[in-house]
Amino acid sequence: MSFGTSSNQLSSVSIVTITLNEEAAITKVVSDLRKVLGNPEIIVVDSSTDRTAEIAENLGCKVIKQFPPRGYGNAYHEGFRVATGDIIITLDCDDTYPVESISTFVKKIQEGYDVVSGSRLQKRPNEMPLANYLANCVFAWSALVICGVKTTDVHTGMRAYRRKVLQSFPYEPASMALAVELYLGPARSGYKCTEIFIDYRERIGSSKLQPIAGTIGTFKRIWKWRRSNGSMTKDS
Ligand SMILES: Nc1nc2c(ncn2[C@@H]2O[C@H](COP(=O)(O)OP(=O)(O)OP(=O)(O)O)[C@@H](O)[C@H]2O)c(=O)[nH]1
Ligand SMILES: [Mg+2]
Repeated sequence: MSFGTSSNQLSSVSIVTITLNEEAAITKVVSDLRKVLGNPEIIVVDSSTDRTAEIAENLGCKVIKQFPPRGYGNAYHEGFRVATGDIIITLDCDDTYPVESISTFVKKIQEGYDVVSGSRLQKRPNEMPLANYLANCVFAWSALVICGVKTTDVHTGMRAYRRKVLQSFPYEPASMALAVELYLGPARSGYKCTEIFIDYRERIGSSKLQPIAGTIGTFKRIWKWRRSNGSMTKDS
């Protein structure tokens, strides 16, 4: 799809979403995207055993099958490889994220940001369990203290990335904590990163969150991008 106001050629947008048995949510998420954006490129990296892939294909999405499931990070990595847009929007496919805010993300990229992160945590969302909220607050605080990166939500599933960041930044895909790395890493490496606050809704379907593995992965990524490790530059 095109956002014609771009002065710097960032005119095309790809949506990348990943699915592990999201047949209850996929129709609504894709329909909402079409209502708001028209006919964007929608990439679905699917690792489901249910009908998610079939439904997505019928809705006109480009479906990449990744089976058996290879985890959150590998799934997004595959989507990034396939997406053709200059701006890549990630969106977890559980209907928790506000697709109507995508134009704000795109405008921020067009203003010159490399990464725009949608924080769910301006205040505690009613739909987020208390334990998850507290864990997210601790992760964000740790990112500030250990990495010197100011953020309120390292684990959001809704971001916009300038394509060149995903092509050139050397992230490690194989992790549930990919979102952590894809904010702290670019921020510590001199890319222009910012956060906007977004609404967060109740999930459709069942959660695939693995709290213990996710917490360990998150702290590993925060430690990887610690201040005392020196800062990397975009060109190094
Ligand atoms: N392709 C693929 N998708 C996955 C995999 N694991 C999780 N997902 C998808 O990743 C997205 C995020 O998973 P969620 O279950 O929503 O995890 P979460 O947002 O941390 O947890 P909740 O707050 O409970 O929603 C969803 O769209 C899942 O279907 C996987 O191994 N492969
Ligand atoms: Mg979710």
